[in-house]
Amino acid sequence: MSSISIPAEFTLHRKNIYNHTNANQWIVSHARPYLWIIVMIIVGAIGNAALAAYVPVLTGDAFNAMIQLPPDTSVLLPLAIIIGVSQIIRGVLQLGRNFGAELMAQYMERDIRDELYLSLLGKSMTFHNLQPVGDTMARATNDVREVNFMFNPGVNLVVGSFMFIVMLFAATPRYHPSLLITPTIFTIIYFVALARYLKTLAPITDEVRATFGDMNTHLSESLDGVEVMKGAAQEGAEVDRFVSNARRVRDSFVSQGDLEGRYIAMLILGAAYAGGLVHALLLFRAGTIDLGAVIAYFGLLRLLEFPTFTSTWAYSQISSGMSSARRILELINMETRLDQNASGLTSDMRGEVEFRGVSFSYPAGEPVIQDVSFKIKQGQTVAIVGQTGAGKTSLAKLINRTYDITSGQVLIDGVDVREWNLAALRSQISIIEQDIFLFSRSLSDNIAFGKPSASKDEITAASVASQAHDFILEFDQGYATVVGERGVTLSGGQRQRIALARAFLTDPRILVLDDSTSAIDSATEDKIQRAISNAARGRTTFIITHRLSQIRWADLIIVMRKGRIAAIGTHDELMKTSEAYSRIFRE
Ligand code: TTP
Ligand code: MG
Repeated sequence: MSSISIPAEFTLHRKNIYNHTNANQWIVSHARPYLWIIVMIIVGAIGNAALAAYVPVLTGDAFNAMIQLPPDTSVLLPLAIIIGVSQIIRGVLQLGRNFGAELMAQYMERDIRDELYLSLLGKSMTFHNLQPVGDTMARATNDVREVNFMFNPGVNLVVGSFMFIVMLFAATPRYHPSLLITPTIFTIIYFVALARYLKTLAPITDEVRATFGDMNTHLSESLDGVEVMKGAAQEGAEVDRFVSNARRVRDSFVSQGDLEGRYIAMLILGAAYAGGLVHALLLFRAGTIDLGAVIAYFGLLRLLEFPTFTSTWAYSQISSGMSSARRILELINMETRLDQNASGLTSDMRGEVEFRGVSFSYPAGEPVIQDVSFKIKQGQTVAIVGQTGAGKTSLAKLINRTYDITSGQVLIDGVDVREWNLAALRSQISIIEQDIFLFSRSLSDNIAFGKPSASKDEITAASVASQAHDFILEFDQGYATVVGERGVTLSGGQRQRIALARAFLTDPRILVLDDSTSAIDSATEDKIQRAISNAARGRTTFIITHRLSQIRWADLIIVMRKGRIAAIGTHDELMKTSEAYSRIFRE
């Protein structure tokens, strides 16, 4: 049916396909689709390492040929050609390994970014109100990037350099099996040291990522509140707070660097060279191996340089990547997602609304709505009035499940809102918020936000109905004017009419207009009044307002006081029965 083909503003369509709580499994499950790239990386790494090991082997052979009496120089040219060609092939394989790793890293980054974005859009407002934007931004940008770096250079170099160790083991027995002693001892110490290093490193990289997130949170909040900050002349204090956050980031990075610096691998590399050479010379003196073997063996030992050099930072790259993966996964799994109820009711709404003993409180807060009951017929206009903080906005947000109620029932057309398919519910209810948010896109895109397929004519018609057309044409670029660019901002009254135009386009069955601005000049007031009565025609409409002209004109008036209904009825009834209501009109 047509009305649900329009997506609700922020509803998750693709199910979270991975559903992991363990970061290792989560990463593996993301890597699995790219098995062919992993094969390419491994083949490239093996080939590259094998050909790197081939050079010292050939050098040893050349040496033996040269020290014969008389020297056999005829082998030199073919050897040189073989070395040259093999190193060209090696370059190609190395390219394959690097290319594969980069490809993998970028694919992973894209997939994780998509998943994170979708999961953020699918989360409830309760989540978004509690989670600092700066921290989310840090996770969505930097942490996702760290996962990219984990694959390239991280995994790339770890796999590549590990193959060098493997090749050393493969080539050494050719000369003498006992020569394996040095590489074996090296490898054992290398991996034991590495395991200990990674264990101490993990909490430090966690700390680095966390302090970075905190710094970002603070930065984004002070930019958001820059006007307040300047107004209160608090720049100095804010700078101090920022500096102290930045210092914490620096300190945690420095402690990571400190640990990396103390990593033992470089030391054991030196010891391995010395030990291996002594061993080879002893075998040579005993006549067990020839001089070419000594030369070749020493060349082979130098294969250990690559794993040693890369291990310091390639593994810490992986450690950082895993810290980031944990943070991203934590964000994805923060469980405040509304039940989408995909199998729920999707029929066309008529627009009857009923509250049955509804109570609601924000998480860990006092109840802001208590035991509210009322029933509204299809097409009626309802005014909700009450002092600031009475719970009017909160009440309205329960209708489309921006928040889920704590107890009681909200019914639309006699069906509990939780029984409705969330997308169907939201696409037929339009809430115009107290603070209207416009995207930094063109005015026509902003108007067509809930219905991207809308034609130009439809957009214009909606703007005419909402009284926005005239002021839009006053901009040089008209409907193409981009909000937020070159200083184009809209006044409260103008935003409201843009939002009304949005509502005209999506043609909701239920319209909620949260309009607590009362101070508007009478010409604008008149326009908005006309726009609202146009909008209210033919649909159930809630108007939260302080404007007496609108209140009087409603079919039903709900007076809220401290989260409860203080009075309910028509204007005439309430003037007679409600002291609280008639006071509003006397003031
Ligand atoms: P609102 O429902 O925002 O009150 P209101 O809309 O009647 O007020 P105004 O006329 O100023 O727009 O708030 C009711 C109570 O709920 C108030 O004590 C603040 C609290 N509250 C939260 O704790 N979290 C929220 O996200 C909101 C919107 C309100
Ligand atoms: Mg409000």
